[in-house]
This record gives sequence, C-alpha cells and structure tokens, in this order.
Amino acid sequence: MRGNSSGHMYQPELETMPRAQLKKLQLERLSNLLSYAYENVPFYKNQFDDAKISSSDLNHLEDLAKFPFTEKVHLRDAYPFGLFAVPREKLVRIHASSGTTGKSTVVGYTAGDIDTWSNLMARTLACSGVRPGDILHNAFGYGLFTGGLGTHYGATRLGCTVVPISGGDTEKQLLIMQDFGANVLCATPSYALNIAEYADKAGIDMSSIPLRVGFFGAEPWTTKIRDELQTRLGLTATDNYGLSEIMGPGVATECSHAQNGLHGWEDHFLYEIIDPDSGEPLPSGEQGELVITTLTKQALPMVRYRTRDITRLIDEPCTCGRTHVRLEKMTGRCDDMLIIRGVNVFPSQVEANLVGIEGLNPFFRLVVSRDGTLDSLAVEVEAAPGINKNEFENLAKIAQHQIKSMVGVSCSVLIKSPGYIPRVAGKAQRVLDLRNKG
Ligand code: DLL
Repeated sequence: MRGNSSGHMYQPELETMPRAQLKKLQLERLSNLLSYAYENVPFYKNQFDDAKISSSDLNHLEDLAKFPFTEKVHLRDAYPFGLFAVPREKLVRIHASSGTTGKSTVVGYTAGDIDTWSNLMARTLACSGVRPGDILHNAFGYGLFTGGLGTHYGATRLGCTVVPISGGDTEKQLLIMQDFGANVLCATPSYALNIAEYADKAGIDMSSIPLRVGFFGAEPWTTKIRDELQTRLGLTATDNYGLSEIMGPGVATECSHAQNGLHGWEDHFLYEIIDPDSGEPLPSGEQGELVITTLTKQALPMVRYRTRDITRLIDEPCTCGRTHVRLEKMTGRCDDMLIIRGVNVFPSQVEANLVGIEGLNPFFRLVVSRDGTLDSLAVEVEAAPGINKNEFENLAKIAQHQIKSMVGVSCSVLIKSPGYIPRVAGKAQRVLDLRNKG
C-alpha cells in the first residue's frame, strides 16, 4: 500500500492491471474461495452438494454461473451467526443492516477482513479524490450501519484527519465543518441536501468552507441531485456503492476524474448481471440485477449474492486509466420498483424528472395507495422557499405532465410547503406505501 498525495492513483499496480492478468488472479482466488466456503460453511456444503457441483468444476470464470445463488433470506434463516466460516471468537466486529421487515441481516469480520476493508476503502476514497492530510467530515451514521466505521477505517488508512461526527444535529455539523475547515464531506446524498438546505436558511456561505470532495452514497440518487449538491456545497461529488452483506462501503466507486460509472474492485469481488426474474446471466452491457461473489472475505464468504440492485456493467476502460469494470449508477432495487397500472416505476425516474423544475425543492416522496383493484400513485413534492401558494396548481400540472411524458405513468402531483417531507440523517424513505393500511 502506498499513499500518493499528488495524485491520481492510490494502487496503480492493482487498479490498472491488464485484464488477462486480472482474470488469472480472479480465477485463482475464486477457486480458493469456493473450496473455503464448502469446507467451512455447512450452508454452502449443502448448496453445492444439492446442485452436484464443486470447486473442481471451475475451469473458467464463466463456470461460476453453474453455482447456486445466495440470497438475503439465507442470511435471515441463519440469524445471527449461521453463515460464518470462522468460529464466533475470531470475529472482531459485527455490523447489521436494519431490515424493513423481520430480523436484521448480521454480518461479521475477522481482523484480516477489517484490514482488507480498510485498504479497499482507502483505495475507494483516493479514487473519489480524497488525499492524505484531508480533513474528512464523516457524517455517515456510526453504529451497526457499515457507512460510519467503514469510511472511518479507510480514511485513517489513507492518512486523513477524520472527524467522526456521525449523522444528525445539522447546525453543529455546519459549525464544525466551518471551524475545522472540512475538505471532504461523507454522507448520504439526502443528508448532504439537508446540510445544504440548512446552510441556505442560516445564511452560511459554503465557499467559506474549503470543501473539495463530496463522498456520497448508500442510496439511489440521480445526476440532477449531484449537480445540485455540487453547486450548493461547492465540491466534486462521487457516487459510492456498497452493501453490508458483501462488506459495506468500498464495493464500487466513481472516480473524481470522470464521475462516470462506479469502478468495481475486481481483485476482491466478481460482478455478474442476471435477469431478476429468470436468474439467467445477461449478456455484457445489459441492465439487470447485480450479483456479487467475494474473492477474499474470511468471516462471511459470499457466493453469487443477489443484491436486488439494478445496474449495468460497463466494460470500456475509463478515461482515468483504471481497468476494472464499472457499474452504471444504480436505478434502484428490484424490490422498490412500483407497478402502477402496468407501468414499472422506480423512484429514481421520478426524481430525475422533478429535480430541476423551477419552483420545486428537491424533496419528494411517492405515495402508493389502492384505488379499488388498481394501484395509484401520488407524488408529494415541496415548493421551493418563497413560492407563492397560488402558483402550486400550475407547478403540479407541469410536474405531472413531465412525469407522464418521460416515465409514462399517470399520477397526481401534490405541491407541499417547504419542510413538509421528513428530513433524514441517513437514507431517505422515498415510498410511502398505503396499500395494506386498511
Ligand atoms: O448502504 C453501505 C454503504 C455505506 C454504501 C456508505 C455507500 C456508502 P446497507 O445498509 O447494507 O449498506 O445497504 C445496502 O443500499 O443493496 C443498495 O440497495 C443501496 N445502496 C448502497 N449504495 C448505493 C448507491 C450500505 N450508491 C443497499 N446507489 C444496497 C444506490 C445504493 N443504492
């Protein structure tokens, strides 16, 4: 590992590795991982035996498609520690993602895993434009959520001065950013928007803070929100993807150079795209569900984990020089897709069409209810501060027309006063589902 204060690359020997060499490394690691999972996790032994497959059937990377998937329900069924490949005493850390239904998903790390994660997060932050010596204001939540501590360890490894503020208390966040001179803001894009809004209201001049990088992620957000955040906060914003089951943040990141597609770290993870309905692998470049296999994890190896996230793999090399595959900005999760009168709708599509309409605030939510036997959609969106109530009806018409013509769905649009949509310190709740509420 080495830091590079001037620049561009953090680990050039790994990140720009020729594809042939990278594939050889992946095959070696994958073969070891499959044997390791089989020998140490009874779940994988059963899965592979049932499918009559073993690591000796792996001759090419493409042979991975013959192995069964791992799904969230398998982690839930094994709650809390049933999928670990090491005795519980070997875990130095546990995180969990809060499930919306039922028990949370528990994940664990050996000391070796924490070391790998720290290195990968250092690489991820460097790719996003963070440099050793930066003051990094970490507003990701600390606790069972992987965002806070994952970023903290990576930033420490990179050589940043970490401010472990966590989420919430926006007034204090801004005071500390000003007083300490933050260079990097780490947060969900929703929370970063709240910070921008608070700064506006309090009359804080963001250019008085030497912010340079916005390290944002953990939820879907559109390039329109990126533009808004870059302008209002005065920084370059990158999108960062990860999930607890695979590691946490650090699974894929945009480079600050191109801000175009998230570099997956292929020396540690294998990325596949499948048809979410049939489970069949899709040809290169097609959009579908992302499936990830870990190549180096010790405590919780994952074979073909179905993320439920919708994206596309980009094979063309990036202008930054890195050779690893890129993931297109996520459209959302399969589970978040609404079907309104036969039309598939992702909240991100609504966001892409609302943000930028003059007179609207970038705070919205989708309310789904049942109208007889059909589902119906209402979009609640805030007016920008200072907009007169008698302009609401016209704004609603403009937004409704925009959504109908671009997304193809008929919905009602309700313009609300600024502050109506609940503000969050972490991930935004974009959908209010009233269908099963009487
Ligand atoms: O959200 C890890 C993380 C923390 C990523 C900080 C980036 C920054 P979980 O709480 O387990 O982990 O949630 C994982 O969040 O399957 C996606 O559905 C969604 N998600 C995460 N990053 C993005 C992103 C963290 N950049 C789930 N774009 C994932 C869209 C994202 N969705």
